Amino acid sequence: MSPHTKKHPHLDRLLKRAKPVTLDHSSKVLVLSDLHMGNGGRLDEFRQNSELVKTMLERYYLPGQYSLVLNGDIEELFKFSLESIARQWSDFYDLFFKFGQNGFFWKTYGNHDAALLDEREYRLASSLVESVKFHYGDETLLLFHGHQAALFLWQTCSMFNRSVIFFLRYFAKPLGIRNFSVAYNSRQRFAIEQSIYEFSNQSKIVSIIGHTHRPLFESLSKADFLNYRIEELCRAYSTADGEKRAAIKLSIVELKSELDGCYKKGKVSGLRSGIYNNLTIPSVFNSGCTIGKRGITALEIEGSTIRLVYWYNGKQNRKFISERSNRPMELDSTGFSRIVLNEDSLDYVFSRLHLLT
Ligand SMILES: [Mn+2]
Repeated sequence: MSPHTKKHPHLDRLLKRAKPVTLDHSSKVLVLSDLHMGNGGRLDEFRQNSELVKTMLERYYLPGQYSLVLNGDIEELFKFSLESIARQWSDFYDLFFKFGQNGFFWKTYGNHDAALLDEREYRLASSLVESVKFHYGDETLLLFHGHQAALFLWQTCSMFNRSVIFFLRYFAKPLGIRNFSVAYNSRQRFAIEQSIYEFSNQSKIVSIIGHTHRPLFESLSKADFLNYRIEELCRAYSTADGEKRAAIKLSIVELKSELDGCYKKGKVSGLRSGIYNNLTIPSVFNSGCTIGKRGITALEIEGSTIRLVYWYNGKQNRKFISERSNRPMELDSTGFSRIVLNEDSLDYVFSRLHLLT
């Protein structure tokens, strides 16, 4: 099939209908997804990072003049009633709304919170949309949860939605089944990423998604990025002088052990696709999720820069190694730290997108 054939009519529709927002060189936006807020009990996956999320929103992003996009699966309605979630986390609803004063606050719905559309008394209803598109000069970044790409799965899901929700709420919960918010195996996850990748390249836009819980930066997973970084360092090694060489060698050893870890966890699958001659187009970003055991990932846009960041509790964690050898920064003396995992200029991202597609 020619790369120009429109293969994703539902994603084209989503792009057309998306809520438009214009960014300029002073815009600051935080994108978070997959909070999976519950009722505060043992099976609430948001609970363990709630203090971290609250602190970083209240003390870093809100005073830092950031706008906010919550990119789907914020409430875990498969397991809990909206009333129980709203009762437990009402402080967060107030906090989210405050970001409107910095510019805007939008909330897209995902598969776990699509039922919000039927709720009459949902407090954040005025911010709820299916997708948002950022106009950045002549370029477009489309923000949506990502489950829409699994059209077949999604239709099946909608058909049985009521019984699935019934099962999860009344059986999975008392039985103590945890962690079914990551309902995809790596092959299905890859299929979702792949179709959003194709759609983005055809439309020459950048997509920002959540849903798979796997952070992506410029269409690269952590393992892909480590591979590239190691290649770069090997190249630099050959022309470096003695002292520099020792440092490069040490970095390579550290990055290789990080990469081994990725392979052991079975995280490896890339978006390099045959139709684009195996060059990676930087058209898909994924904010990851906020229910990680050690911390949370998020995307930031600050003027012409896009970043993947990681927030974690510095008191509980091993020393964190960033692939970019950036240093973590502690937020006041809260014990919570932020580290930039990756960053690039949006102008570079779009130049590459246009040159390679
Ligand atoms: Mn989801």
